[in-house]
Amino acid sequence: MFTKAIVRRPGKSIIYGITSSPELGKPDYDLAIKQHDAYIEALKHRGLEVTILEADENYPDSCFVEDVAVLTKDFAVITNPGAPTRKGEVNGITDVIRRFYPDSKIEYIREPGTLEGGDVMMVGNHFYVGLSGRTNMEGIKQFGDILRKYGYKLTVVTLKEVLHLKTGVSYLENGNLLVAGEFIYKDEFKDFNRIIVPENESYAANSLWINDKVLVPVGFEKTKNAIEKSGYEVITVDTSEFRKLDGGLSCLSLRF
Ligand code: CIR
Repeated sequence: MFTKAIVRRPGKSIIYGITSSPELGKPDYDLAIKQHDAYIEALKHRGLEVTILEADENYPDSCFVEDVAVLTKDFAVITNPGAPTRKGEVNGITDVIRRFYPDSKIEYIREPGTLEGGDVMMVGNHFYVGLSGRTNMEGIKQFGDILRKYGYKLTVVTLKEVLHLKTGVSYLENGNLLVAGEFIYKDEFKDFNRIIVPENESYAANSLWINDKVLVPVGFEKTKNAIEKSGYEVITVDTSEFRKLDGGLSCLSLRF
């Protein structure tokens, strides 16, 4: 169960964020703020104490706070994003993480290693990590060394089509894994109970388990129904403005 979350407010500079889908248009700042408000409310409603960080206009993608840290019950990792325009985001998170973890439990990914939290999926004390355009082998090696120190396990998953591992797969606890596209038949996931996301709803593969309920983006009925059929209550949250920058529900918070 999670008790806390950290989010960062979107800035006006969000219109300059990285995107692989320019055809979706630029995010509308006012709407992004409204959607972010509703996202925070959903987290609070799930019982989380939410730390809300101010927008950082220097970093257009900084509301996707998941990418700059990995938080567990035993330790925290400050990452080194692979996207050059996002590297500086870690400076704004380290002091915040220090409020919650002693220095001895804060680890770092360092150059030439890169790792983004969107590539890290936690299944108990076993981490699945995407080898992606953002997370390199050196970053995974450093992360693996950290995990070993704390008795955690690591499985590397190679990505071909999507930005981050969790763009296409989300662990919903209790052995249930929401999977889309290239991950549906991955050997690494064969022992999970797979809930398959239809191709035309692949964005909804980034859904978010929070304390026994699942947040699902608005507008993906088949995925919502499939999750409900697996026994979960679903809460829908509109993330249309973040989708324009390849961001989804998990990207918008750190949960711990
Ligand atoms: C980026 O390309 O870095 C941002 N526009 C989107 C980051 C999404 N984060 C995530 O999936 N964890």
